[in-house]
Amino acid sequence: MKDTRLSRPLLSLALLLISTLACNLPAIRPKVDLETTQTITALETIVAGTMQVGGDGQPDQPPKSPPPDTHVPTDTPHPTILHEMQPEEPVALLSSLTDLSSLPLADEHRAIGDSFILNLYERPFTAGGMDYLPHLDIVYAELGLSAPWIYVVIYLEDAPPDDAIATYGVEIDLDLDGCGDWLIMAALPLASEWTTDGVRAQHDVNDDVGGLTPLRPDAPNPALDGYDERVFDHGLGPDPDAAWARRDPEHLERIQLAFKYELIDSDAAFLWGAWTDADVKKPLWFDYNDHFTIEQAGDPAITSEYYPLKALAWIDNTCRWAFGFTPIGNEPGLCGSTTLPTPEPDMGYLVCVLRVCTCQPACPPRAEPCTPCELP
Ligand SMILES: [Ca+2]
Ligand SMILES: [Ca+2]
Ligand SMILES: [Ca+2]
Ligand SMILES: [Ca+2]
Repeated sequence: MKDTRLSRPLLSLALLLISTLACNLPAIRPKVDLETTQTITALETIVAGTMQVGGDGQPDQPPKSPPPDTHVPTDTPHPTILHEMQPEEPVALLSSLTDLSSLPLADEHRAIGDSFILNLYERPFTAGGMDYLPHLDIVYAELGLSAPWIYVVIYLEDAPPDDAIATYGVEIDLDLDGCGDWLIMAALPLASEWTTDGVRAQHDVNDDVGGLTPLRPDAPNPALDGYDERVFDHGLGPDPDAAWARRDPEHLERIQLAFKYELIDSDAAFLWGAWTDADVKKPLWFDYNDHFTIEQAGDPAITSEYYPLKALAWIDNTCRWAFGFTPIGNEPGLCGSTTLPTPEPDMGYLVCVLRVCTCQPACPPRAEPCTPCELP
């Protein structure tokens, strides 16, 4: 047992080094298998199920949009775009992932499952007041290919209000190195018809998203430029039909995106995750945990010394899941991946819900890194 405990930090360090080097090395691709669907572990479901809704279960009505600032997109006039083709009904959504809902803890103005150090955010709240924003809270997302389109559907806890200002989108890591390569985001308002208005596709040309250590915090470095190339902007770009978005006409709490498969070079296997972002909206600052320190960003965990949320609020994202291959489990940012070895029979991981901590046999994916403990 002693040897295994000692090996954990060494293994974590090794994985960190591999992850760091990975941005500059050719990716090793697992075997291709298009049948990829993911469901978060049963333990996380149990943990989520144990959460209780406080008070009357109805959060106070927060503002629908962040305070006016320079980040809010403006309606700049642009030329009429002539389209040749547009997406249809999203189909073949074979890759899917789940994300925590913050609704059960909304009345307590706090969240669990947020991990600044993993670039995994659960922050659908206002800064300071921690008022819950259900239209920014991702609970599920799915992605699929129906050539020529890649479709993405983001399920929210509630439909965006008509006056909300928010963006919704997908981040794609083509070479499975943890550094995102594409960020495709769509801004409200979105009608129930497909539009390219408000849709942007951004590419990281010089491969510096994530800085020295992808997904993990690095010291802020002004030389990094994140997603530095805007390939598609409101219908402007080499292909005016490259990226679209709409609200699901049947389900207003679902945002649908569609973009040309060839936009991402028809890559056969990649990792993807979903985003909502209603305030920061700075692709040049990705990963956000490289741009902000946790002191600046704040923390939605009420027990954290950095609570409440500050500069990094009005935001949610998901872990990543595979398209086009079966993940082996150690892909960076993967849902359910763990940086810890399987515990010994009498060892488990500390899981805390509503400030009550118990020793469980497994570390919930959204709780990583978990503290080892002795099972009762
Ligand atoms: Ca969420
Ligand atoms: Ca990458
Ligand atoms: Ca980083
Ligand atoms: Ca860059």
